[in-house]
Amino acid sequence: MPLIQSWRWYGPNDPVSLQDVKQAGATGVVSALHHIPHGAVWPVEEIQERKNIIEAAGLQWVVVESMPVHEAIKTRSADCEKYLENYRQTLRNLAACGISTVCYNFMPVLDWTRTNLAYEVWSGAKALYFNWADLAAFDLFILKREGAENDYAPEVIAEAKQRFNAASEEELKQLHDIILMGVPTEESVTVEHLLQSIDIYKNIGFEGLRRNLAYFLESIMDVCEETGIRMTIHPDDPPFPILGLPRIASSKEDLLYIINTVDHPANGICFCTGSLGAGPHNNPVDIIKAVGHRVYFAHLRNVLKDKQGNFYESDHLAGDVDMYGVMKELIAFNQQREQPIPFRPDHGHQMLDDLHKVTNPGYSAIGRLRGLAELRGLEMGIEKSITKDDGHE
Ligand code: DNO
Repeated sequence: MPLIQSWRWYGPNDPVSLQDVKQAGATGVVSALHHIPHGAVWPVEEIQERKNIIEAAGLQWVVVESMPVHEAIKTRSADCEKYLENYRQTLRNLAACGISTVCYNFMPVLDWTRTNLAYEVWSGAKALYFNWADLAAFDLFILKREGAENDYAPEVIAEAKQRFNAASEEELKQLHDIILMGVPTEESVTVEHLLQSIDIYKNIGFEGLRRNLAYFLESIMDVCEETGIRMTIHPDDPPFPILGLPRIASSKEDLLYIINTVDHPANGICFCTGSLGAGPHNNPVDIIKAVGHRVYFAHLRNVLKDKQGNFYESDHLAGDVDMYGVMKELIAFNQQREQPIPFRPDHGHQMLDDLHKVTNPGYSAIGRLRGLAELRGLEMGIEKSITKDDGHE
């Protein structure tokens, strides 16, 4: 049984059409109702409508990514119970439409963070990039977070100063927008909002955020059990604290802690090789060996780090992540499953014709098409060599 080769589709407004998805060779679609504000219940009719669109194209909606967890739940503030009830209801509604895998994250305020969305690699293609000095420039001189200077090495601060002083107004605005940008079509946060949130999370801290995640999971496990829904937490991206915010899904230890604290089969993981691979402390092959029994969804992409810990998103099979090693483990876990594990090529370079188009950062068609082609070839090669059905001993 092969993995389900999938593709993230942002919905009818995505510049990449479902026909493109089919031509890329995917059969599964990963989608979400991004137009519904965070925390509101997703109505059955709207879920069904999205499902019908996907199925009318001959594809299958295999994962909801993401069903955002409202900040009130992450911070366990006054409205937490109301939003938990909404989340539970959305899970029931999704199940009523036959959807059984949900991806979410528990990163405070911001989803994934990069400092440059158009970093040119040697071929002229553009990649997403994270640079510490740029982050520090934002943190120290745009956000002006109290105590930020204690979080960076002196060399990084010196470089950040230099970059800030040399940058034009427009470049600074771009850096500001990129860091605060959320998922396309969902709202971005403002500097004021971010500063307030940083204060709130300062009081919650690492342990508090872990407790809040456990509380969230405990509050929905009965619905998961009743409906057959499996939750998959997306690792922190990047997998280390930034801007003074705590991070609790950044390493093997974190992921093991999460699945063991709420020890239920529905408490699963979205195994994102690129997010985990950006951490010098992480070896994705080692991590999947430890948590693979709870992996129900995978994001496959690669990263290349430098000595300072800056990284860019490299070609899917070339980078710090041993993609062959990860794929081998993923296939082995998949062989023990009744339901195949979906994976998607996570991000791709903006390349070829897409360089002349407006695309969602990381989600242009051609780079992902290339990624999927390489990954499915890798999968087939490994599958065939394991099952020895190629006629050779
Ligand atoms: C970025 C994505 C993330 C992911 C969420 C899941 O490209 O991998 O935005 O969808 O973190 O909740």
